[in-house]
Amino acid sequence: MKTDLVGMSGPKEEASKEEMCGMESLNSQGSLDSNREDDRASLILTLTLYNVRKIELSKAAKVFEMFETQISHFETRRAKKPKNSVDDSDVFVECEVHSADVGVFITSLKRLAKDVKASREDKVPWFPRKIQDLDKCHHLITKYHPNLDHGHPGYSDLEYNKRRAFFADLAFNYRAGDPLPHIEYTAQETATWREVYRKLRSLYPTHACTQYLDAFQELEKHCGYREDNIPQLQDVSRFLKERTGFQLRPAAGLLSARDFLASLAFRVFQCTQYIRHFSSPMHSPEPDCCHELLGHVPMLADKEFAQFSQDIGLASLGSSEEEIEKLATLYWFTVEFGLCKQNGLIKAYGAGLLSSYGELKYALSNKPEYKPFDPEVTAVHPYQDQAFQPVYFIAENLEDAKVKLQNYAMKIKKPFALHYDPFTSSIEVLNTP
Ligand code: HBI
Ligand code: FE
Repeated sequence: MKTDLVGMSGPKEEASKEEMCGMESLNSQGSLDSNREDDRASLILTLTLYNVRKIELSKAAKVFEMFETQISHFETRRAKKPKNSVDDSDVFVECEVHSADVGVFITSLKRLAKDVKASREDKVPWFPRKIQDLDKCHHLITKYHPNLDHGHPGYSDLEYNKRRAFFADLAFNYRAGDPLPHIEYTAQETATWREVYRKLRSLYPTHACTQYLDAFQELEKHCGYREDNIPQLQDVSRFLKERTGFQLRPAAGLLSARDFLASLAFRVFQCTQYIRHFSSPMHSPEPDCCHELLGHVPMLADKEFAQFSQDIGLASLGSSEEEIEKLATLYWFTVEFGLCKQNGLIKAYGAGLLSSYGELKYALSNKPEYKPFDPEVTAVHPYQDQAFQPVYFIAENLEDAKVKLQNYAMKIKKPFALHYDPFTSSIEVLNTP
């Protein structure tokens, strides 16, 4: 999914707290998480704001407030550049912000300023070094959030939005090591699940790869995968841990690519726990438990696929924005929409396909274009998050995809080397800059 932080662009004069920062780090009461370690980064920012007499300065100030910045210097001047209008202003700020927030903070400012320069942009972005650091990796992309996106099937359903706030709270309050929340799903939620499960299951034998089918069978046997039951994350996480060492943690919605990929480095999969709106069982604009449990989970039980996922995650740590974008695109065409060869046939292994009845059929229909998986090509190929993909990439097999990705990752330039220690679930950084 192309990352697009909403909230800052609307024409409204009054923006809510949630809108001001696209819900990054917000819980459903709308307050910022205060449970962070005080690991802070110093920044020197230059912003050019439009039309400062109006609302822009106070909007910018709100962003600084929401991210709990400590400002040591704040200065405004009329913008110098001739192309700017008389009401535009340059703002110089020296401040401190939570290290894990630097990227999202700057993105949020970019939504309201013409030009944002940050002195720290060239440096290595913050990244988690131990599994507990993932408690800080929950920045949401709210483009498809039910109470912000007019096109969302649950947009005007107050009850649904209340339920979503409950799930969001569970995820924001979760800390590494906590037991995964047990959910009593409602009859309506289970009915939605049943409809999705029944339809998709009928396609799997002919459309899914063998790795998927093997794991799916086990999940039906051991983890409560049934038409009339939404599996509990606790059971599924235990199953994955035994298979590949992967574990789940609850996520409140669509996370930023950087945060989402970082967790994969630790073999942690950020998993949404809510279900799509009942009015639209066959489609969800955002990830939900149908997508995670039916799309992602079975594949994460496969050894090669688990390594592939972790390798994308490791490659993302400390990478530049451009590189994250490429890795997210690679992830998109593989983990989400990947196809592979199997006994002379093409089968699906991507979660976006295995959780979408319509697209799973379409992807294997010979209508779309097919290209061989090649990380250099795939990483820069434009993709679609609003319609079926116009092109799918076919891997020779999962092991081949893994090796190709490892070679790609080795070429990413970083001023340090990383080593993952599975005994402590932590990252060792060699030649720290
Ligand atoms: N967040 N919760 C969640 N689930 C995903 O599957 C997901 C995500 N954020 C980003 C993402 N997937 C990818 O499409 C890439 O942007 C990494
Ligand atoms: Fe997904």
